[in-house]
Amino acid sequence: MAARKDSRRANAVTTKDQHNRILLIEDSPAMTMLLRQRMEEETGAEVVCCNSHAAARACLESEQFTLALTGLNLPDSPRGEILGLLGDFSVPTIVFTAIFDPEARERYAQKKIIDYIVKDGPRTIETVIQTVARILSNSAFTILVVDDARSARSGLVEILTRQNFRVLEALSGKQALEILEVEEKIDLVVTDYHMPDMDGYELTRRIRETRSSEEMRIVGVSSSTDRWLSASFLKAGACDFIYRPFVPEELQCRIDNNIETLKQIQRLRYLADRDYLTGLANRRCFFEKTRQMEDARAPDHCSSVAILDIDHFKKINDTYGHEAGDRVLKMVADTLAETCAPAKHFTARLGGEEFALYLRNTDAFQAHSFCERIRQQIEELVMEVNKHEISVTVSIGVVETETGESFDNNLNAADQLLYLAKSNGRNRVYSTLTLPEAMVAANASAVAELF
Ligand code: GH3
Ligand code: MG
Repeated sequence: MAARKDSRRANAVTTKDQHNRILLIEDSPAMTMLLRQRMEEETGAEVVCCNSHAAARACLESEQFTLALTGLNLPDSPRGEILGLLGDFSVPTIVFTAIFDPEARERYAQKKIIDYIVKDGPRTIETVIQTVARILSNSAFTILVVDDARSARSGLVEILTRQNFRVLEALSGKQALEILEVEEKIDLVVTDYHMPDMDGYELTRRIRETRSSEEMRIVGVSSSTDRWLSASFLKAGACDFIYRPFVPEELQCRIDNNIETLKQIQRLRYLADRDYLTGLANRRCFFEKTRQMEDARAPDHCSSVAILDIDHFKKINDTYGHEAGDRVLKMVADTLAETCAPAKHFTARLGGEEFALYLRNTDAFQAHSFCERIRQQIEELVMEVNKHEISVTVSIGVVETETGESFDNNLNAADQLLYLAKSNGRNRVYSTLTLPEAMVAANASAVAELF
């Protein structure tokens, strides 16, 4: 276990999401237990259970819920009256029904429920859990609805809001582009075709000039009878197209598929950028992101870059085993992530026991003292392995980035300072501020060649 020498310990991290509360209305105790356990485990939401219409009313009167999952036949409401009660309290509802129920589908079509699931086999529980998880995760996605016709627009907004998405509205293509300029995070645009100032086709083309389908999905909608329209939209860069009139279920399925694609892309990108062992950014991601940050840096803003290497790390592996070495790497990585987070500095594992830091808005003096703080924090860490206490030290080379110099050269200069820190005894920070000291300690002419 890792702890500081002064015995302060990190607070336990709780994964339970306190914001999402699900009302589960089901009269079978076995089903209630199973669903509750699975939903809590897989969504992190708090699940409140009740087995009747009366009990549900009592819960709704005293608490707020993100969504409800309900059966239709309860002992005190045999014909789906529970949906009226949930409607009165405006709780988005998923129906879990024993038989395919045309009435449930009709209510769905009237947008009174979010989704319905028919209990038709062993995969039903999985479907319920996936549906609940999907609805909860929808709140992280923003959809922009673009339509000049008020009733068509509000119909779309209502369906999407019920699905727990964050929804924005634009009354024209021009307004949509204005919103996209200022709103950083729009994941999907649903756009009508016929609009007075700019049609949906042109809007799609304009959006695609700056945003790829990996970043943003576009779904076209039209009541046109022109069958070529969908092909034109798709060629302009839309990901999907729906002819009106459509049933809400079809729109929902198409939106869900597009959001699912975005989630998969985000997940793949996350994994591609991550160092598997420590969870920090990996080498490729560090170079990609820092180059972007350097390109975007205003000339009057400074930045610094540091390279950090664990001292005598091989000895840890040799003495305590490779697994202990891995835990030390994680401990160092956690300290770097924690210390860098408040100032939004960027840290990565370059490979082995070598880490890099990109320090935003930080000059040479600030960078030196920041790295010195990190050095001390790591020196104070203690990890217990088989009743042995392991401590490590690190050496750091840090430079303020020189404008006009390539980022690789700046990083190379930090690396040379790290090399000097190692050869002058380790467990120290070397920067241009300590250069004279380094030059005295090392061979001065060899050092001079490095800069
Ligand atoms: P110095 O103070 O000069 O940096 O010496 P050092 O022992 O830290 O450096 P050296 O390059 O000699 O050894 C680094 C070791 O790190 C060798 C390698 O087996 C080990 N290593 C590299 N990646 C991992 C890893 O993911 N996990 C573990 N446990 N060890 C690793
Ligand atoms: Mg080392």
